[in-house]
Amino acid sequence: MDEKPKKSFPLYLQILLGMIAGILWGIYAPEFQEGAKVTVDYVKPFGTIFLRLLQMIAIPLILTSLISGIANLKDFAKVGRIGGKTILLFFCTAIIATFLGVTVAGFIKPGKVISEETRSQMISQYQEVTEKSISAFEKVQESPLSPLVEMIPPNFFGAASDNTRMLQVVFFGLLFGIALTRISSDKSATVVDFLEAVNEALLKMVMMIMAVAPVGVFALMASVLVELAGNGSQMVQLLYSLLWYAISVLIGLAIILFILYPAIFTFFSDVKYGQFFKGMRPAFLLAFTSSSSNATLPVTMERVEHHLKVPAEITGFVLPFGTTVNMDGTALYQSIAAVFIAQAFGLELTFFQQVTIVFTATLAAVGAAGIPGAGMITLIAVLKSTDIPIEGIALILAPDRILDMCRTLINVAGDAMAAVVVAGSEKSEENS
Ligand code: DAS
Repeated sequence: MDEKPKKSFPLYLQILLGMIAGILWGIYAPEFQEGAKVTVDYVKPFGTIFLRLLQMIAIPLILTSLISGIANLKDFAKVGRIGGKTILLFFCTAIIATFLGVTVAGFIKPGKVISEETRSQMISQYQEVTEKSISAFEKVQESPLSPLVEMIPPNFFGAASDNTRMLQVVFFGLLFGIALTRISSDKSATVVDFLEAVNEALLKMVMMIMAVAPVGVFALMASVLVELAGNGSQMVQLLYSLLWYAISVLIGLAIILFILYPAIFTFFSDVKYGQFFKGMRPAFLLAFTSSSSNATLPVTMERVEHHLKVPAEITGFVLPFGTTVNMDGTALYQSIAAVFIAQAFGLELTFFQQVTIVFTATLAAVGAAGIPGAGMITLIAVLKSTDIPIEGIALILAPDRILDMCRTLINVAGDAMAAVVVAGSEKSEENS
């Protein structure tokens, strides 16, 4: 009698258990002598190893997916059509996210509860980190068109060796894929077949790496919580005064995930949102624990392609592009943070300043890299554009890592949503 295939324990449940174990460890370990030190010295490295395993394959996966994906479209007009739909969807959801952020922050007014004394205490307490963030920002932001210049790699191998320059790799992959559609098909077929084989092997590697995801996620959660607890009572006091700020961001992110995206599925896709959410669970949990869209990308691609059945040529184009430029969670967070800081400094924002925040937060999110804390650096561009004191980022540093986890989940959800909606649109066009 054929043996029934053994039903393996669902991956997302394995990751969830790892996460819960990590949270419990992170809460109770500091209560034991040396608990925090043991966690940082012997647990945290396993989280770093897990992230590095995923980052190790992110760039080659992007390149092989993007180039073979575009080359397989063959039809240059189709590349333009899919690109147009993708960019339109990215822009619309980002603008809605920033407009939502300004509205939520304007309604809840989280900055009004910050006393002048608390404000100056936080600014002095986080002065060093603030200065580091501002200098990191100024290194890149030489001119308003820096993001455009930064998109083009002066050296492909230099870009491919640095996970924070993923947009430059995407730029090269886009051009190379388009170039492949313009050479003789027998020659390009050789290259595309090779890239597809490499891409398939890399997706297999994703599944091999995900076998250790519960351990990696456990170590990530445990070390993040132990390091957060390391700030002790001042963290609790700060978090209380920033409670309404954190609540505003979480409300905004929840509206995007549970209202905006389901609405887009309802009107523009025949995929049920519940089916989408179910298929993406492992990627969402990984995005939350890693705070890195880049590190999550290999899992996002595997889930969208193999579980949501999006064709490789669309997954390979939309997801790498989206991971680098489409960050709805970050866009919302930046608009709320800007309004919050203005309120904390007692500034009344004019209508024009609020409109400026909506647009600059949308553009700044494009420039944020898919790594932990990137959104806070690009927030400086938003503050500068509306004359909000940039030392105000000190006010939002305390809860930033936890909020980064949440906004990264939304960023990944937005990329996957775009791939599914664009694929559905292309499918209905081909059918008609
Ligand atoms: N952590 C970033 C990401 O990976 C988002 C952010 O910092 O805002 O998407």
